[in-house]
Amino acid sequence: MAEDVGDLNAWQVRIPAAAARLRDARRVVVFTGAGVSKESGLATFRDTDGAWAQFNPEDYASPSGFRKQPRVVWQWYAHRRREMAVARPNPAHQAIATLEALSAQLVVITQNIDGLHQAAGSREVLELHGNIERFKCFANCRGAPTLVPTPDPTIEEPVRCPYCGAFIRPAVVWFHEMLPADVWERAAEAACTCDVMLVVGTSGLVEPAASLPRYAQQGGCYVIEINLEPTPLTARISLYLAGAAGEVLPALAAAALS
Ligand code: BV8
Repeated sequence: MAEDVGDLNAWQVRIPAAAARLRDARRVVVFTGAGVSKESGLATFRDTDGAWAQFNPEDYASPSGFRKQPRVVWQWYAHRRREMAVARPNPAHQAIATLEALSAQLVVITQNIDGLHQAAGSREVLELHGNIERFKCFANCRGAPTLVPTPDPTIEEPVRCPYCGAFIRPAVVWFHEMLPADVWERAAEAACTCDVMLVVGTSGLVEPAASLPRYAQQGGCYVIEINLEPTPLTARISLYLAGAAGEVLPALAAAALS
């Protein structure tokens, strides 16, 4: 249970405790969702101005949604690719990258597909749901996955596979699709064995990713959540820092590395 959740906005007074945990840790996991990229100008999914506030995600981020309306789904991803292409890492991504200077082994596990952790300099990043710049044949005609050249993001009509003629699609994990087994195994192992997990900018609603903080907590890990508002995870974590990732993380990294 989070220590005195008390005044949800007093994240500053909790920084020393969080920083001390990071300094003493041998293995650190930083688990992120769309909220970590919000200050890079990228929409989240469930915030009122988020991508999914307007429609049902399973109509877009799913194989059945793509089969039903390939052009609409293709254009949604083309739109997001154009936005991600101009997005830059924000102070949250940058602070997470500086945490690699800690003596601990550190891995970033992200649900995001925007590549901003890598762009900020994080070297070990597990992309649970893939990356928007990788494309594959929808039929996986040459085995799963059949990767194909990435089309220009200005193309508004679904592109066909050069091998079999089926549509190609972003090589991201849609609803009702399995996460890449190797990535998931490494993420679950890291979550079960870490000493400190930072959970940053996720609503904790999408499984199985949302189970990672629970695995950490069950493994005796000190779980610190950084979010603008409480989530279903908050009751389970050790310390809740209520604030914007782009403000909290630079302060936390500075305190942990001082
Ligand atoms: C699967 C695609 C097996 C790429 C995405 C139990 C176990 C297993 C599966 C399920 C289960 N229960 C239900 C399921 C099915 C389903 C699921 O979880 N459904 C939910 C909706 C109930 N899961 C699946 O289908 C998964 N696959 O289970 O495989 C299987 C196989 C076959 C048949 C059955 C099972 C696959 C899930 C992956 C879906 N693909 N993305 C893309 O287009 O991006 S999910 C997508 O949504 C993201 O990748 C991400 O994971 C999720 C969005 O979540 P968040 O990142 O948390 O974003 P959100 O907007 O929700 O929240 C933002 C947060 O940030 C908020 O809390 C906000 O307060 C905060 N915030 C905002 N600004 C800031 C901030 N915080 C700090 N600072 C700020 N500035």
